[in-house]
Amino acid sequence: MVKKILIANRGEIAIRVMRACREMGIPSVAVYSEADREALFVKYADEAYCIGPPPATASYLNIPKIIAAAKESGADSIHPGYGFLAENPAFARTCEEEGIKFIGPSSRVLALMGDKVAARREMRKAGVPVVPGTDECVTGFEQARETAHGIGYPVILKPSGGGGGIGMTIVGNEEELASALESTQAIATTTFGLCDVYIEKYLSNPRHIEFQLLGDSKGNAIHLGERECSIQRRHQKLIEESPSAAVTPAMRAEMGKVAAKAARFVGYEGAGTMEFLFSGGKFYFLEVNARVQVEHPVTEMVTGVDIVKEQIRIASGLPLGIEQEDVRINGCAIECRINAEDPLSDFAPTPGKIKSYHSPGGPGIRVDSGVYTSYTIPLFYDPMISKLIVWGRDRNEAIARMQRALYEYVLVGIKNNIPFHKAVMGNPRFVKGDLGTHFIETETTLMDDMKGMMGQEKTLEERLSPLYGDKKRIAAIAAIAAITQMEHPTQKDPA
Ligand code: MV4
Repeated sequence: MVKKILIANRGEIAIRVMRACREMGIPSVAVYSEADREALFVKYADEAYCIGPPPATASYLNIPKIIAAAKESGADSIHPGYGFLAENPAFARTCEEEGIKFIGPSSRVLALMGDKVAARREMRKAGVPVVPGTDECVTGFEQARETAHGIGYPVILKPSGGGGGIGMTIVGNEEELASALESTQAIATTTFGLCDVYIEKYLSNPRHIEFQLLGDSKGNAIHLGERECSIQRRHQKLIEESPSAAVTPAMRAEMGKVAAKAARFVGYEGAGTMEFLFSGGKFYFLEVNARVQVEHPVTEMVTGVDIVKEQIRIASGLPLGIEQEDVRINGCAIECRINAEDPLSDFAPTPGKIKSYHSPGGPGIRVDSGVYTSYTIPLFYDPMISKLIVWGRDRNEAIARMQRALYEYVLVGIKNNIPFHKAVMGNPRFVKGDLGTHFIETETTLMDDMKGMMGQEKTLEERLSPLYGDKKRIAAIAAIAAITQMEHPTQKDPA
């Protein structure tokens, strides 16, 4: 087993990895930026090293500083979490060269999966159904014109070095192609340093469904079923669930088998996700995410498999702790990402001080978070405050439980998207499981439902405030009263 793990990340995922370390008896090392001195993950770690100023490029992306901290601490392995350096082949290669075990796929596999066109080709070779499109990058307009004509409009242009939606352009007809090609190539160059662009058939309002994979160093690979991540906004997922309401056991078994076979085909080591668009009852491969994902807990809740512990076992050269035949999908799990963002101001980030914080509990609730009362969320990083995950025996129980958990959640001091999640959980189309990647734009009543609920809570707060003298406590008391729907405590003192 690896002996000491440095976590090259911050926030809730750093704590998530350290929790696995603690259960496995492995010491953990945090690295942190000057903006994260007061962060919970720094306090949680067994040791912590400051690696530089707040901007990520100077700290969480600073490879020499991170390697130096690993050497100084005696860590023999690095867990990269998600984002930052998690899928960076150069970082994985540096670790390999320095004799530090990178907890993730090899630099070769990271490079292959990071090149989205190469990944498409490779997956097609492995027998995975891919979105109709090009097997090579398009360079000139003529080539793009012929290719798009062959595929049939609408098409979508994507930067090959990208992924996750950045720079993608939908092209409805040939007249739009020239300017779309120009802008996608420009974004590809500035964002990814690579002008390569590829073309796919554009699928309208598909569901986003992804399979969780685990591959070990012995050549075994299994799948842990799928997650549905269709509720997203500007390529940011907001709600994820497992299993998907659209996937039958037979489809799961078949697609999972194809995905696991493809993982073996490329020599995939570690946890990873194969993303698909699901449209007209069919799966189309999009890309591989070669890391543990934000939404991994919903899979953990329905399978009972600790994905981070499996990552650590795999990196230690041990075989997978579970065989495919033993994987069971039990019940349903849903995750809401709780973000510091104002749903009434186009979801603009709202970093700042958390005045009062109380997370929900009770049956079937999991909260992965890196915050506490009086903590100030820094403005340098992503605005996720916590992940609220619930489990239920079926989807309806999970939804009811999520509504109950959102009702219990106290988060005072910063605007956040809890009202948005409350609105979605009460939305008839969501409850039916009628999802698609354009859900938020097409459910036009969603924002009004949310405003209505926020208005009710606000009125309650205003009516409460004169009742309390201590101004600092008003917001906290009002929020608690608002979520419990009480104007004043109903208990009476005994006479
Ligand atoms: C697509 C697509 C339709 N057809 N690919 C967006 C995130 C990334 N993971 C893949 N994405 C998409 N890829 C094909 N062939 C639709 C999306 C997509 C999307 C694209 C552009 C603008 C907004 C979008 C919102 C959801 C999904």
